[in-house]
Amino acid sequence: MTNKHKTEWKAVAARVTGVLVILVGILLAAGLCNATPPDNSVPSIFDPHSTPAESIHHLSYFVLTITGVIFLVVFTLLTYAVVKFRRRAGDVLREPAQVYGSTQIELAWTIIPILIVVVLFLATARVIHAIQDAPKPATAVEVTVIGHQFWWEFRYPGLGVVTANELHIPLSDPARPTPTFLKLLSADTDHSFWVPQLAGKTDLIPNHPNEMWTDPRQAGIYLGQCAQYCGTQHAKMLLRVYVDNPEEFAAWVRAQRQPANQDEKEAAGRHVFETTACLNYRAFRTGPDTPDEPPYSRIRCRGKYSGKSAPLDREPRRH
Ligand SMILES: [Cu+2]
Repeated sequence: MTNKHKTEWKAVAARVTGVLVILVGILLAAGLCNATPPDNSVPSIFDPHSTPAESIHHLSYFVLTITGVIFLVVFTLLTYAVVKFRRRAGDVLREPAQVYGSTQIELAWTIIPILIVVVLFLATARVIHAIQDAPKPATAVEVTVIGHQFWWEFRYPGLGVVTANELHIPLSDPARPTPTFLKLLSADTDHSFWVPQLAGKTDLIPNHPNEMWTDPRQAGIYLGQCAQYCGTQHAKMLLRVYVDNPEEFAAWVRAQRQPANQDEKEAAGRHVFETTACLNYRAFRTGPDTPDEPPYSRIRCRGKYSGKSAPLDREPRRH
């Protein structure tokens, strides 16, 4: 082998090694994404905890398998062609033989992709149909979700409860399912409700109600995020979904129905908080919550004040 050939081989080997390193990196990253911690602190579609999320999870593996095989076939053929037919010293610099009108080849590269697309379409349509057309049992909990800039409002019309940013739903026992059906609305612009471990992503569009449902099988806290850029504080539209045992859920509903605490012993601290905190321009109410601002009256019942840490409206602020 001449020195020139050696140099060419080294260059090819270096490129192939580089591509392999990148591929291994991608696979490792995918593996890390897959290894979700047990406390659900990292939302992942690869760790489903409900029927719709499980269906989407299976579909994603199916699609990844097909596209992965396509990638491997194309990458292998490409690498083979690049190495085998690379330019060598002494090559005559003229165009290689051109192939025109091969009916078999043209049929193959037309029909095979069509078949692949049809298979992917049918598999996806089956999952969409199974999720969207699932019957709503009489035991279902109904929640109306309203997206606001920049917080989430949750209304439970059957339970007389309104809350914000933190959604409580019951655990669903497969023997006696108690799924939660969400009606998605928007008060201003497009938002998107996405808690990957509980269901697929669905947009909240003004004047166009959407629906989704979930039947969580494991109690705990599930994290999500508004997945549609909706303005400057979009990133603060975090979601915390508490999946409660039936007893815990009933207790939470009872607590939410109680009037907000008006204990006089807390009046002094309450006054300090109301007059110095960043949300001091709002009155803490004891009556029913109104739809134009997050329900603050039971804020201490919630784990985080995460959805709207700074107001973006026309009301004056004192600092
Ligand atoms: Cu948003």
